[in-house]
Amino acid sequence: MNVISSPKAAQQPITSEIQTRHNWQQDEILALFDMPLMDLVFDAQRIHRIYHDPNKVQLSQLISIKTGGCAEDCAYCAQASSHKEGTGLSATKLMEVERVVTAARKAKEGGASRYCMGAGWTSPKDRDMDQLVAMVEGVKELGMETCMTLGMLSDHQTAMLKDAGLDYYNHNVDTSEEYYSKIISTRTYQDRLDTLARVRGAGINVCSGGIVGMGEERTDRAGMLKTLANLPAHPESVPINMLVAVPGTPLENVEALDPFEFVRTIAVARIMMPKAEVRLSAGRQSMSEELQALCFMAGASSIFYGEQLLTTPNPENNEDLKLFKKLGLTAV
Ligand code: SAM
Ligand code: DTB
Ligand code: SF4
Repeated sequence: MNVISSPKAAQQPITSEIQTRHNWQQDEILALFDMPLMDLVFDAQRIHRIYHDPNKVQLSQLISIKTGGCAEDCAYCAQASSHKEGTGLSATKLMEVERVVTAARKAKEGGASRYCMGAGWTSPKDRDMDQLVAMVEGVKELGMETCMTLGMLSDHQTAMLKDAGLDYYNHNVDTSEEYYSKIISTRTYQDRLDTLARVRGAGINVCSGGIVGMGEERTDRAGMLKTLANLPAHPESVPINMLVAVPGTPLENVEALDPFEFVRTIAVARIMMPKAEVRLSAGRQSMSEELQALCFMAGASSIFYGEQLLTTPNPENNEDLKLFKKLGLTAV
């Protein structure tokens, strides 16, 4: 399907054609993926401009507040204890509040507007909740947006985070429902959807996306976007991660995804979820400046900023700022 790229359509205002839809069919999504790249990126960019400033990029910075020793077996992840032998990552305790807030202050001084605190957990323990609440409160006091990603949440834990003022909760569906069991055996796709519903129900903004380049097919990338776009409300943030192939994980030797397929995934996400912040997420360390520019052209409106993701490196701030200057982009 060609959304708006016929020569005639290109002359017309497109706002009337762009609705927030929740009834995407797999064949329509695959038809978007199949479009000539120039048409697809053009359509995505036109939609992008309705809801976003094309020359602004939002900066989110990550911190790993509790690393490693995770009981889940996600095949991509350095933190799963089942691959500990291979990745050599040692587990840490939950970080002290003061250290987290100090690091957030530094991130803010560096230009980040959202601070994302991630833990290598299946779910938080109730005994950790007071410390997590204090982190949210401390980071909010700095005037930053707060995000956490802690695994599955109970109703009570969700309510505590909401009361603390948490702005976003990140919980990725990661891939299609069909491919999910090839990547993770310790939980189900439905477990992910249940936590997302809980977070949405509590009034916390939803950040949910996934990973591409895990050996999945295009149908799985389309299926992942279908799940996200057909949720009762679109996630406010959609991180699209390119797999960081961590040595010692089961996916360490997976064949790299064609970069243009990554761009297509960003563009299709933008078209399907027009208002969302689509984040060019993990994997930028191995992307050229040109590829990143193409991702912005395809509708990416946000990045993870700062020299570290959770356990793996990310471009240095000055490299990103240099690229922004070359492209005339402003960080927000
Ligand atoms: N443990 C919690 C969970 O799984 O929801 C929160 C932290 S977990 C590391 C957050 C997300 O990071 C995962 O859902 C996955 O999408 C992403 N991620 C982890 N390892 C990655 C890798 N090697 N490459 C790309 N993305 C990765
Ligand atoms: C997301 O979608 N990507 C971030 C964040 N949400 C938590 C994590 C990326 C992790 C990349 C691998 C690592 O550093 O361990
Ligand atoms: Fe644990 Fe999250 Fe890593 Fe899975 S992605 S192993 S749940 S830290």
